[in-house]
Amino acid sequence: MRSSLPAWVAVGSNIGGPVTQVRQAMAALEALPETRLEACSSLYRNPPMGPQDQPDFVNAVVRLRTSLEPLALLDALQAIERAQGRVRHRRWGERTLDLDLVLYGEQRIDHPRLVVPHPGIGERAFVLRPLQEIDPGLDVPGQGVVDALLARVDDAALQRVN
Ligand code: A4P
Ligand code: MG
Repeated sequence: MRSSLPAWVAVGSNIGGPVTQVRQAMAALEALPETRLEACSSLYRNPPMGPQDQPDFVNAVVRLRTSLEPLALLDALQAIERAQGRVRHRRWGERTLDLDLVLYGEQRIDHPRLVVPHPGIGERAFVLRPLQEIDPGLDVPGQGVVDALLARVDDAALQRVN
């Protein structure tokens, strides 16, 4: 592999069999070119952020090691979303699969198609808790260490899926 960096991807689903969708996405991430799947968090069921008239989400975070450049990785994530029947309904609404590139090495990226670290990370227990499970001491550029960020949000509604 060319020089590679760690990248963290948040996985979310709330329709179409969310647990199966998340596991299938993990398998698809493992199959990406120039990429290894290094770690997967547990799956966590939790209530929707945003419109409340939609099913609970299942969320997880994975750590990849990849030599794909950030935008190439985003393209690959969006191809996986489409392959799993992603249809865009409404902002913060229901989806079969959402893959967000939350962190890419220690890079800060501000591009029309890609903002890294993902802007929502600091407020989202459904990202911070699974991230803490796999990388508790990780520094989120510009925001702080994952452990400390998680301590500031309410994660009581997250239920680990067996
Ligand atoms: N984009 C920019 N930065 C990134 C990034 N770091 N990773 C752009 C991925 N994409 C990024 O995304 C819209 C555009 O964002 C992409 O084309 C890409 O170029 P989208 O996934 O089509 O839009 P969206 O997901 O509907 O909107 P948004 O605002 O990104 O929603 P979020 O933040 O993804 O939130 N509740 C729970 N409990 N769990 C969830 O996972 N998810 C959402 C969606 C709402 N409520 C939730 C959850
Ligand atoms: Mg998204």
